[in-house]
Amino acid sequence: MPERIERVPREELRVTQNERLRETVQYAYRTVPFYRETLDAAGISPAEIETVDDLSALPLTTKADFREEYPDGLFAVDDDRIRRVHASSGTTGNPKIVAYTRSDLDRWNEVMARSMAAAGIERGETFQNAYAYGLFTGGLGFHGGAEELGATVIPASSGNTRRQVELARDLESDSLGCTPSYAIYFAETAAEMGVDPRALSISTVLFGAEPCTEPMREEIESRLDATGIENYGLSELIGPGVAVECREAQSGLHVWEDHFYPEVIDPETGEPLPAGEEGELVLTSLSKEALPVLRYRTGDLTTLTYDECECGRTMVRMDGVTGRTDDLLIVRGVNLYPSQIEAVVLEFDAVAPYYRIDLYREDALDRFELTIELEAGFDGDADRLRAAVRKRLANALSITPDALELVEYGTIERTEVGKVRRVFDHR
Ligand code: DLL
Repeated sequence: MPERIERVPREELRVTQNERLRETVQYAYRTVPFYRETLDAAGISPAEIETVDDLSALPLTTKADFREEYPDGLFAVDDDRIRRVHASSGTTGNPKIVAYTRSDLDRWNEVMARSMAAAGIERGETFQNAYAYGLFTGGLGFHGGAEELGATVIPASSGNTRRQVELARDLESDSLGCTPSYAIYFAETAAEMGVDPRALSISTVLFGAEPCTEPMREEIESRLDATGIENYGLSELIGPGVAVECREAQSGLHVWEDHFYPEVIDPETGEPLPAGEEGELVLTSLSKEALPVLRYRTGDLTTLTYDECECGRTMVRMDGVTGRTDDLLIVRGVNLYPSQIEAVVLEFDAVAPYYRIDLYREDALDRFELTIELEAGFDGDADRLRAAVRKRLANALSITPDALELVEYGTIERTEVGKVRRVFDHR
């Protein structure tokens, strides 16, 4: 049974959100010079923000703001109140450093425990945590949540995969936390070791931190004979623990809106979009002490659904994030997200869940090369498969690669630590 707060009538939730929003805006204005300056520049007084309906008057906060305020310009408390920092690396520029007070850490444990419970994890179960421990928020975020929930944590961290398989087998792990790409790699390594991954006791995979298409989720579920539950979050807001799928419905991720208020905006105009329309997710923290964030542009594309969920939770659901505004590839004038390619390619049984996209510029023209891996023991007709993949890509995405290479199983480099990288834009 979900906690009461997860099931409160929406009007009641709204009262809590409004109260917390007023406090957060006043607090950020008072304690963070950056917010004081941006609100002043926009001619807005914190007192004007009375309810979440007034939010759109506030300026948006961006990744660039985090980078410019590196390392601690956005912190709202004195150093002696900070108990921990994490960082999110990103591909360019300064990392984003994020901070937590004791009460932020407690709240993080609470939302993570709530997420894990929604995923169906129970007290007393063994949770193998293969998210990286360290500056990345995944490892310690799940660790704290599992302890708070009363599960036994195996703090395996990422990498060392053969060892992980032995641990899962010998300690009979009930659930595994890791990125979707690592879940596949874990299953593959088990099989190589002669351990049947489906016979392991893992019944839930808490995946997240990377996009995961439906065919990729099916791969994870079938390779491990487990239920895959998607987790979403980002360091700037807290880490994992912002939203999670419920095990009951597995239909969208419930956003813990009593702590993180979501909006969806048109990424081009910045205007808020009505529920049900896809756009960029913007989040406002409602209870953070060390690092309050107002209207943060996540760069993640999603849709919000306020319909009732069959699990009884009243908190809004977001769709799984399959694209980021900065992942958009423009190839010969066609807009393309890597996940769209993944969704098409993985529909073919003969294709393993490994691929890479290389983009070049040749004589002022884009060149798009796609490399996909064949399933182990493939003995079909490669030319026919290649033609079929090309045809499906052309139909679904109006683009075909200039070169489509099919490579033997095991050729594409595996990612054992960190987030997988599949796009190499050499332009
Ligand atoms: O990835 C937090 C996390 C850890 C979430 C473990 C879930 C599980 P960052 O390293 O700051 O934090 O990266 C945040 O990763 O803005 C998304 O673009 C992406 N991301 C996170 N979860 C998902 C997901 C963690 N379920 C960035 N689907 C976010 C797609 C995701 N993308």
